[in-house]
Amino acid sequence: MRTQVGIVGAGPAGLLLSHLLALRGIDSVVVEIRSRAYCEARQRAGVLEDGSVRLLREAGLGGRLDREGLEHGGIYLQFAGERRHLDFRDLTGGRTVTVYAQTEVVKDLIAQRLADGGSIEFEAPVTAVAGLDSGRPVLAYTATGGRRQELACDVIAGCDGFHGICRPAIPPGLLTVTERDYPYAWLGILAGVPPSTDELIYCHHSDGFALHSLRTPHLSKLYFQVGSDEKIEDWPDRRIWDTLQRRFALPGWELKEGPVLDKGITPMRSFVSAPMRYGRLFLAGDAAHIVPPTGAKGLNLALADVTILADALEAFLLRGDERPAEAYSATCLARVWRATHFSWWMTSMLHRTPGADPMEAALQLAQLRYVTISRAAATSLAENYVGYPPLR
Ligand code: RFL
Ligand code: PHB
Repeated sequence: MRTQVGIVGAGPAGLLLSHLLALRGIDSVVVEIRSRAYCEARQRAGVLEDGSVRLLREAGLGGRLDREGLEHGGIYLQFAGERRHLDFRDLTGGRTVTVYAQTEVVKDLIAQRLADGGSIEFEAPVTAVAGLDSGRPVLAYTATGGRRQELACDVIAGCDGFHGICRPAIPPGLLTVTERDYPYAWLGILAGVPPSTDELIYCHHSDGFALHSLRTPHLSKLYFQVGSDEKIEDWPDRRIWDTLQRRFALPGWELKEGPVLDKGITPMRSFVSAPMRYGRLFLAGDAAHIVPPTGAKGLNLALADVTILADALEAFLLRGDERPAEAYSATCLARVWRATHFSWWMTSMLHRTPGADPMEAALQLAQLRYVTISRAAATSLAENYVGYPPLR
C-alpha cells in the first residue's frame, strides 16, 4: 500500500492535517490505535482561540461549531475574596475565544474525512516508522484482524500524542528536550448541571487553584488542583463538590451541583522537544510539546502546527520546494515557546506549590491585582489567551 502522507494518530492534529491535505489535493492515510468511539468520547480541551475558529471555518468545518460553540469575550479572575472580569473584546480589539469541546472537533473532523472518502484506519496500532532518513519512509501497523500492514509514504506525520511512537523514533542524540513537571495535578469533572457562570472563572485560593468552565447551556466542566499523587478512587462526588464549593465561595453567588458524568486526574507538565522534524518525519501537536492546561493552549497549538505543516507539505510534494518544510520546526516552535511561557505563567500565578513559603501567595496576589488593574498587564494576558501571534 502507498500514500503521499502517512499520518499516525486520529487526534485533532492528525485529523485536521488529513483534511487540510485533501483540500490541497494531497492523499493521506490516518492510522489510529483506538476505536472511533473512543476517539470521539475522550474528554479533553474545551477552548478554541479565535484563530482556530477561523481556521476551522475556512476549512469548511464551521457548521456545527458556529451553531453550538459558545463565544466568550472574557474570563473572571477570582482571588482574595473578589471576582474580577477581564474583557478580551475591549482589550484585544474585538477578539474572543469559543468553548467547543475537543470531542466535538474530533467528531466533526472524522465525519468530514469519511464523507470526503478519506481513509482512517481505527483500532490499528502503528508499531514502527522506518526509513525516515530515506526518500521512502514506511509506516508499519497491525490492521484489524491482526494483519501486519506496511504503508509506503513520501512523508510521515507523527500526530500520535505525548505517549506515541514517532518522537522516540528520532535518534536520541538529535533531540533537545526541555521539560518541567509541576508538583500538582488537576482533578476534572463533567457535570450535568447548567453553568453557574457566564464566563470561565480562574480561581486562586489558599487551598489551591480551581476553574469553572462549561460545555453547553446544560453541561459544566470544573477542575481543581490536587496533589500529583492523588487517586480518583479517593474522590467520591460529595468530596469533589465540597472542595469546589469551598474554593469558589463568594457571598451572593451560588455554585450549582449536579450529577458527575465523567471524572479524571490530569498531571501538569511543560515539555518541548526540538526539532520537530527528522528527515521525512514531521511531528505535530502533543507528540512534540505539552503545556499545562491553565492557558487552554494544547489543542490550539496542535491545530496551528498542522496548518503550517499542510502548507509546507504542499510546497514540498506538489512544487518540489523544500524551504517551508525546512522552516517548519522553527516556525512552529516560536508559537510553542510563547504558549509554553504563557501556560507556565498562568499556572505559577494561580496554583499553590506544596510547602510554599508565604512569599509565593503574596507575589501571586500582587500579580493578580496588577493584571486586573493595569490595562497594559490585562492586555498582555488577554492577547495571549485569545492567541498570540494571531493565527493567519
Ligand atoms: P492527541 O489528542 O493525544 O491524539 C493523538 C492520537 O494518537 C493516537 N496514537 C496512536 N495511533 C496509532 N498508533 C500508535 N502507536 C499511537 N499512539 C498514539 C492516540 O490514540 C490519539 O488518538 O494529540 P493531538 O492531536 O496532538 O492533540 C492535542 C490535544 O489533544 C491536547 O493538546 C489538548 O487536549 C490539551 N488540552 C487543552 N488544549 C486546549 O487548547 N484548550 C484547553 O482548554 C485544553 N484543556 C487539555 C485540556 C488537555 C487535558 N488533558 C486531559 C490532557 C484539559 C485537559 C484536562
Ligand atoms: C476546559 O473547558 O476544558 C478548559 C478550559 C480552560 C482551561 C483548561 C480547560 O484553561
